[in-house]
Amino acid sequence: MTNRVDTITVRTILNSQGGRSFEANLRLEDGSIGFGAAARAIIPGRRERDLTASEQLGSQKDAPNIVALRKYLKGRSFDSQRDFDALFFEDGQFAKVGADIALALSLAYCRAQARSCGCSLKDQLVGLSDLEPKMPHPLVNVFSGGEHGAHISYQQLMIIPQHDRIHDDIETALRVYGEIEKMVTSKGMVEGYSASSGMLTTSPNLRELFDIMANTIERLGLSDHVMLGTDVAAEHLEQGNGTYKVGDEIMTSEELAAFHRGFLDDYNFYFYEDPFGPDDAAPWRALTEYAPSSTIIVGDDLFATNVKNIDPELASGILLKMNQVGTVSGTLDAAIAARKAGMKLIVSHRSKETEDTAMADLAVAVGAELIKVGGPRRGDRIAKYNQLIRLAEGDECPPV
Ligand code: 2PG
Ligand code: MG
Repeated sequence: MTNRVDTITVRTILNSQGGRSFEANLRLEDGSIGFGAAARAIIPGRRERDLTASEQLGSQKDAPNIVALRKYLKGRSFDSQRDFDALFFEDGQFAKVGADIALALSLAYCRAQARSCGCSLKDQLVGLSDLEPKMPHPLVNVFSGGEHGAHISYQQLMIIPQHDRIHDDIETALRVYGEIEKMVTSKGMVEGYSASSGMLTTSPNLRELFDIMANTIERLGLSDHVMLGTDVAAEHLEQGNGTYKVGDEIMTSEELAAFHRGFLDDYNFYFYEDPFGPDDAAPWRALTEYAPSSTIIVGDDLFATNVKNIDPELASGILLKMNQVGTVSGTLDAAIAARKAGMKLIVSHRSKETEDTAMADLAVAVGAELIKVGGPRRGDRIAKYNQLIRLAEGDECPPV
């Protein structure tokens, strides 16, 4: 990679919640252009890379740091994606753009390099990670709660179709979601849809909703093909002193662990995310040991896509969210280290998405077992499903 950078542009765009997100364009001297946009969270986890600097730059297209960066980059070449990404986290003046702008630029550079080499983003990412690519199965959000909704404490209750082809996974997802939607709507239980396209219901009862999901899967004769998943997002349930608020109950870690074990015993879970806060190591370890081999205990806020946090004794899977760590190489480093440690990989959207579908390319490139995209009732989530369909069919670019 010796192609020199010509120019960059950074702007704010609207995200799926009508707030601001960052988008960047980067042009190389050979004319190849790449773009990238950074998704965000409604409430970021506390281990995520600092976003403040991006926030402070706000919508100023010509903020001093961006102008300085543009000047610095003009005519400069980099040996690798890693060298480019290192720019943002050095101690010098360019360290100050924050994770969101860094990621938008990192993705823009990656796409521009791909275009320059005549390859797709997915293939560029395969080359950078050297992992075995494959199509993931989707984690499809059905019910939302926690910070994303109301009434139930867990953030997401999901279904996971597991057929041989992504097309069949998506068909099954639409069928199961549609059946559940019809049923809960007819009972007057639906109050709306969450940021990640999960239904917001009147029920405060997790078990009632898991039962609805499990019973619908069984009624449709899909028990051999569809499992359950959930994101507890326990960091957002913490009350201090090692306690958690679930529904109206304040639980200790031990009580919460027993609560989780009850669900693991009674339902067919493939995916169980963030059951405890990131600093509550002992119960993480115990639940990972307890879970059957068919269930992945997954760290999201626990690992924050950062290689420094990865510990396979705490969890058997890692959620990969590019903006948690702020660069393409940081994300790939986490994927490579987790894979080396024998962990499962799950690439995830954020609650405030953009139309950038790079996460689908990433999931295929690193051979993630699963991709968490949200439900099928919002365009920003549908865009990712559509990119998976394109990738499965070998057409790797969205129509422009
Ligand atoms: C999560 C994500 C997406 P957020 O917790 O896994 O579902 O939510 O982007 O709000 O962190
Ligand atoms: Mg999560």
